Amino acid sequence: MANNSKSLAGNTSIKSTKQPNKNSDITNAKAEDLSRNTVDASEQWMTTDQGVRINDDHNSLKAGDRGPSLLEDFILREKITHFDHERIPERIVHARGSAAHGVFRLSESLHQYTKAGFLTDTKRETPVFVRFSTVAGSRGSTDLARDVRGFAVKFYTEEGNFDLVGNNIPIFFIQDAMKFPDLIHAVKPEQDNEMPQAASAHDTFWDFISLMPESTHMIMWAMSDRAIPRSLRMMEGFGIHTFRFINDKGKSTFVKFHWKPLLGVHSVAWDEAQKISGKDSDFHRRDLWEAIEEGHFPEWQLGVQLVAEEDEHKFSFDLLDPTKIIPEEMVPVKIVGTLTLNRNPDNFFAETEQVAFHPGHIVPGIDFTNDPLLQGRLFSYTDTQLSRLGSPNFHEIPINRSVNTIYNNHRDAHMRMQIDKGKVAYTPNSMGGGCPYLAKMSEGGFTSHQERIDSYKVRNRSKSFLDHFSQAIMFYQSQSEPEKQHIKDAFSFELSKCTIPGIRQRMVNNLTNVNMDLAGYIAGKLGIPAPGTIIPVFNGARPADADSGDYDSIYLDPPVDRSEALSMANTIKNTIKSRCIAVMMTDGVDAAAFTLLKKAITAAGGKVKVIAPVLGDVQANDGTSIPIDETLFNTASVLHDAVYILGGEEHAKALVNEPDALHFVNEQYRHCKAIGFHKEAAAFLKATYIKPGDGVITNGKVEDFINAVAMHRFWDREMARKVPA
Ligand code: HDE
Repeated sequence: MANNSKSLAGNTSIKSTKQPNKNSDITNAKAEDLSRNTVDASEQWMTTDQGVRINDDHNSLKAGDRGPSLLEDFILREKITHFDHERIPERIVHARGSAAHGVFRLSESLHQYTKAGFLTDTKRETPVFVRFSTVAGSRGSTDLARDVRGFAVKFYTEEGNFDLVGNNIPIFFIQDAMKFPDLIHAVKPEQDNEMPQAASAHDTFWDFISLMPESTHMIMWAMSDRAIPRSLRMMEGFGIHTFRFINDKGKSTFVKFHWKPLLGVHSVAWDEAQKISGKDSDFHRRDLWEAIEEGHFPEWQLGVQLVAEEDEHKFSFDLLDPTKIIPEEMVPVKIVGTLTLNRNPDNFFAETEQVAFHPGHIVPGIDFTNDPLLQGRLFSYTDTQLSRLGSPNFHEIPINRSVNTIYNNHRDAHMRMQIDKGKVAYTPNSMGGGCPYLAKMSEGGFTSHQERIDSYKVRNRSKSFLDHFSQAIMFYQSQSEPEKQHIKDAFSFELSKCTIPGIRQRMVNNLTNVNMDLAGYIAGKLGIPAPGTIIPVFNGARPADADSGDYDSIYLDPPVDRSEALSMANTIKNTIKSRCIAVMMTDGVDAAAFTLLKKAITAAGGKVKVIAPVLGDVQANDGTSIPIDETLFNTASVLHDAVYILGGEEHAKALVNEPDALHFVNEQYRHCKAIGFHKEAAAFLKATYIKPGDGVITNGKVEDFINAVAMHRFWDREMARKVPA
């Protein structure tokens, strides 16, 4: 039979209107490198993995039409075999992630502190690949889990890859890598029944946390709204550990890395997060993808906090302790460049799943400190890639490979791609002319920072790590009233899911060390008496044979009483760029008002989603048709940042008879979002629980509505009045 598959495809093909990767024409060194491995099947023949054109991809080879299948069918065997092996182990933590390509541009040279080229040459644009993730859930879990978010950046620099493998919270639960498997076993679904998925609200997590006072600062952040971001584009990133910069004279300066989002730091409400998990468990992934496709490129400023080596001991906390921040009031964040994400991956598995980050991927000009959490991580990340990606050649996977050609004496192993010529795979050699050459420091060779170490070998926790509460207190004191309420509610929710009264009590006791009002409130919600005094806590990480008291928590004053940077109330609130605004309508809607509204929102960078009871078009009051984007039965209020109810009296009255429309706006009100009413929509307003004021715009002025959307949320509303929705 003649091979006709290409012409058949031509007859029946419908090109998707959703073109993946609208921005695929963006080029840089890494994009060009990836293009060597990128293929596009458009207008091409289907082939086997050996390159043979395939004539029939629908039927296996059989002995007769109804006969048995034949083993000789190499096309069937190849297809099924490949399919059988499609899955690789998911990451042990951070399994669920979403990623994008982009570029880092340096605005201010840091040559005084570091010799790293991408941080000193302001003319360079460094390609990056960034993966965001949740920590606890499996690959298919929901985006809106209460969890820390990973924020891992791979810089493809001219001097090799630098990975800044951070999180959206500036500290961590534990001080020593030794406790990481315990922490993760405690937070992951429980080992007997694999429940609950992607949630910390269960016995084993709170058992562990309540015995580990060093986690107190981090648990305050995890119970805050930072753990339920509105968007991956609206969260900060932190390198957490103190690293070192090394300049061209070999001088070291301590550094902490910060990413500050240009859209501000915003979250959703906890009730909303839980509902989003049901309505669209890909909410963050979709938001990131769509924003990039629409040209709303997410951006962050890179900031650094620099501490001279001689100032290492001038703080009340230890710079090596990853449960501590350096308050910005003590060391300001210096902004030095911008990260822009401008291209979605072409293939989720090849790029987002196979990317392998490692805090040990550093370049000359950057070095480690002795933070014991960082030191443990330096072992873990290569080790985990060996079981996840299956070979020490994972650096050859296109998304992982450096833009520099790799020359060394590593050879062989599974899936080796590089073909190393010649006979020689050792150094020193004369047969290969001494190649590959070793580079002196002046030639860009990496040398580790020389640090004098003169000490005993001990299995120990430094006494400078034993203050577990001062920064937790500082964090809580820095929150606005609604933020404090959200923290109280989050603890109450999570601990109420813990079934063991003793663990609940222990956690409440621990929290008396942070704030008595906080501990008392939670106790009330858990139905236990509020503790009357601060209850000192046993330190779970104390070695069994330690002298009494040697490892107990010590109590210091917070380094600053309040730090503005810790409260999301002080974030950027001047833009509606990429915010999703629902416009609810039925037949008879005021067409002119809609046109004005849409124009104003679009001009401000927001996007309008027209919602109606059914799909198709709405007939407006001037006889025109308005196409519908979503319906009251296929979407939900929690998937939108704000809602506007248009005029056209008939239309407003018709909406009153749509219970889903009423629920939609009441729920927007409950979640403290901006709501706009055209003057003619008064009948609809009356039918809701909504009270004007505080982000509810009833004067019909589009400008006022847009300003309200930019505020993101009106959290005070929730404290004043709760509505059923
Ligand atoms: Fe990780 N972590 N981690 N981690 N981590 C991994 O590596 C580990 C820690 C972070 O998008 C794993 O490739 C140990 C802190 C991110 O691919 C693994 C310790 C911070 C990602 C691992 C920590 C992170 C990971 C699992 C305590 C913030 C996702 C898959 C000593 C600074 C990267 C992988 C991606 C992933 C180990 C603690 C961030 C097992 C042992 C602190 C963003 O190697």
